[in-house]
Amino acid sequence: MAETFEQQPETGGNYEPLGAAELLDHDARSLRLRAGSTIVEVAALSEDIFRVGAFPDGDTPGYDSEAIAREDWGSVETSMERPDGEITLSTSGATVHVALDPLRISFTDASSRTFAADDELGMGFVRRPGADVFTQPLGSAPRLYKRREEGERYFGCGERTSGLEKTGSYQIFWNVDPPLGHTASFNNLYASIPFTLSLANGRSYGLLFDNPGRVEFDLALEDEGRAYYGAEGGNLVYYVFCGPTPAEVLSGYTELTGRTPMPPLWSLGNQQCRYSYMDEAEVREVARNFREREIPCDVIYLDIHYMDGYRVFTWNDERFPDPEGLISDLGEQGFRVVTIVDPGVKVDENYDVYAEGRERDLFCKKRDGEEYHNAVWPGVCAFPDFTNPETREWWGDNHRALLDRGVAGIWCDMNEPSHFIPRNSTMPGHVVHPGGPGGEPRLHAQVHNAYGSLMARAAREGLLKLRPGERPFVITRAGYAGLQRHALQWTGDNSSWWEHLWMSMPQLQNLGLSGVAWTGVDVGGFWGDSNGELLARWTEFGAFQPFCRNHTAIGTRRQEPWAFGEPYESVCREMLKLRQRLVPYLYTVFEECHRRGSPILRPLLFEYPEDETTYTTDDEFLVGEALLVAPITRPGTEHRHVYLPRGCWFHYWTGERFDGPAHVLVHAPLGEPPLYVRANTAVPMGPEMAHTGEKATNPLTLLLYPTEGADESTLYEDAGDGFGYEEGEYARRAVFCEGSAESVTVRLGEREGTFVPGREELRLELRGFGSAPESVVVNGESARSRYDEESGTMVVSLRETEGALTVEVAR
Ligand code: MIG
Repeated sequence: MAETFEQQPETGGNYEPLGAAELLDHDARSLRLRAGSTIVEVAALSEDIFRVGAFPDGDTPGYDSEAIAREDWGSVETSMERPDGEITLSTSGATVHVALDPLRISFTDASSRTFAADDELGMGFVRRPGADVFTQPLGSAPRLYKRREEGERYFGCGERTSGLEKTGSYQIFWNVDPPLGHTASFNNLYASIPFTLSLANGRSYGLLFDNPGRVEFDLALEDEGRAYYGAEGGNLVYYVFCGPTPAEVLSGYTELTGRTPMPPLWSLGNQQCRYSYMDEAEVREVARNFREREIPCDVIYLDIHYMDGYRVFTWNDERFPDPEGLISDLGEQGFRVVTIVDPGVKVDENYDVYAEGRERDLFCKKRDGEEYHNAVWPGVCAFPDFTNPETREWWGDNHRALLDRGVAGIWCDMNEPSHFIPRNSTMPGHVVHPGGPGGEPRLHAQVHNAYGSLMARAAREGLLKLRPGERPFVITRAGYAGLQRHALQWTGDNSSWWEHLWMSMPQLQNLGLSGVAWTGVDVGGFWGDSNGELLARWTEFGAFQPFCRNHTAIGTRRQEPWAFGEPYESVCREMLKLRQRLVPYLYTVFEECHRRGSPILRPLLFEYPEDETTYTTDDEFLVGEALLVAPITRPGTEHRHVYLPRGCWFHYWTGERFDGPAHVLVHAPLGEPPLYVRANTAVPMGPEMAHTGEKATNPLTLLLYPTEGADESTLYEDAGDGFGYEEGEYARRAVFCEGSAESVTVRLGEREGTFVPGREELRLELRGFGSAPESVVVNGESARSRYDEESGTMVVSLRETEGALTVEVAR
């Protein structure tokens, strides 16, 4: 038996690029060709999404994959032409060119840009003659070589810590619980998203190389004129997203792999965790502190010690004798409780979860048919075969033991899967996923990277079934392309180091560029002791994460926002209050993400792809399009450089105006992280609250910095939970703001949708006035306003109404 599984695909060796091809047949959207014994299909799924599949040795074409959310693509208008030696298939957005001898594929668009063009090595397979299930279980290895276009630069690749740009790097896609923790590198961590977004001359395209086994990319490292995409086994399947804007690429990518679901509103609030809050008394104490100290918090976590001997879906009677009582008391104070769930199921005949899984044959196997075991927290464990739909349903149903007690959400950990023997290892490649009835057994090596996604999917589907009216809240550590449709991703075990605070920024931006928009790192750092200044600075950053949770490891110093006394506690309090006030803005950005796949925490290049300076602004980012954040990530440092892209930006704390593009040196004492607001773009904010559901968002304030020029932004609201918004129960308003030296006009469009926000007052907070306005007119009638001389802020109070509102201010 091949115990040591091949970890590196051979380079060169038996690589055989596909040779001459002939057209076998075609339909309205696809071409089917044969090159030697390989079948190649090229299809236009939509106007700007193309799929290419190569199936060696008579393999039946198939695209079934955990990455893919959408199978039915409706019709797409195409035209096919056969110029010399080539077949082209065009949509209104792009053309795929298939050269026949040798078979080479490339793309062009209306601007006659060429992209994703095969290199002379083309695509093909590393042949492994005589492959058999014991020595070469994966058969031939697929490879794809694309030319690097003039000026092409690569981005994406999932949760990489090192930086935004991937040009000249080697990327490994293989989920691990990293034995040495996080380092600033392009190395693989817990999740794998084999996707690149390329930019050349300000125009982008995306490429998803869909293979859940071990994948490697060489992005113009070995040869600066070429990119390589390869896997250890399986067919060759890839998708091209034509763009040309990054927003269009991400929209197409998430149309294929799934969008981030609408979150329950409470999950945008601040969250608190520790490995572990050991018992009921400790949890109550933490909750009491948040409320007494007036630090906003919505969620408290129970890490592995709430379980009975780490048996999943059980409770420890000594530490948590009355989970229902605890959770309901916390609920009265506005807290929700989220519990951790690991995939390892303790091998124990007297434990019903194990006994049932074994009885129903739902675990992974060894090749001899016995259950596969390894050690994790509970001791020796079996591991659910999540590729089996029956396993997923069973697993999902098991969450009843938690939800029945009032648990609000599920935190999936260790799902690479992580194993203890040897330490921080994962399931060996030759373990068998039987797949269940009708399913095809597969080796772990073939599906490894999908394991985490499949576990998260089981949790989400279980929650949806158990609480059909509520939006599931699921967190995952591991996953594969498309994981965003099941869960949010937190980035695992960072350390309480300044370097890791810095790394959080590229890490989350890289995820955002890879379709995973709902993300967060452990605020304060996980391993090791944090300290006051680090926690305060980390919270200054964390308050802007899509998922804001403070978490630390067992045996470390306390790390709650008050743990290091003053001035740090106050800094954390004020930042978390600001976070809480920003929830209406964040929610609006989440909805945009849900609808279009745009990252929430986004790199500058997402909005300003024509500006190459943004390609390397790793340590600053946008939240939506209105806020630019540039955290301080060194101790004792109060100044830093910030790049402001084109447009006009206002420093949030001082009101100072900057006209981009500009490099500025900003002063950022503790408590005032560099934060800029884009001119004429509304930032909806609520009142201060202890937690998200404390009271109505009354007033809802639209913060605006009007300047010359005009811009449009949005306010989106709905019930904050449930699925009524899918039936039109939402409220959306366009906010149009136009300024000149003499006047400012703010037009709120009619409220669209049937949701009626429960409040009386809509407030405009217009900043940056040098003197009191001469007059204020609302819908043609003169209105009152308040003007604060010191801050140059003017406040206009409006009654919430369905109709449009026009506010005209004469300066
Ligand atoms: O081996 O459940 O990343 O957040 O606190 C450690 C205990 C297992 C790893 C997670 C971390 C969690 C911890 N878990």
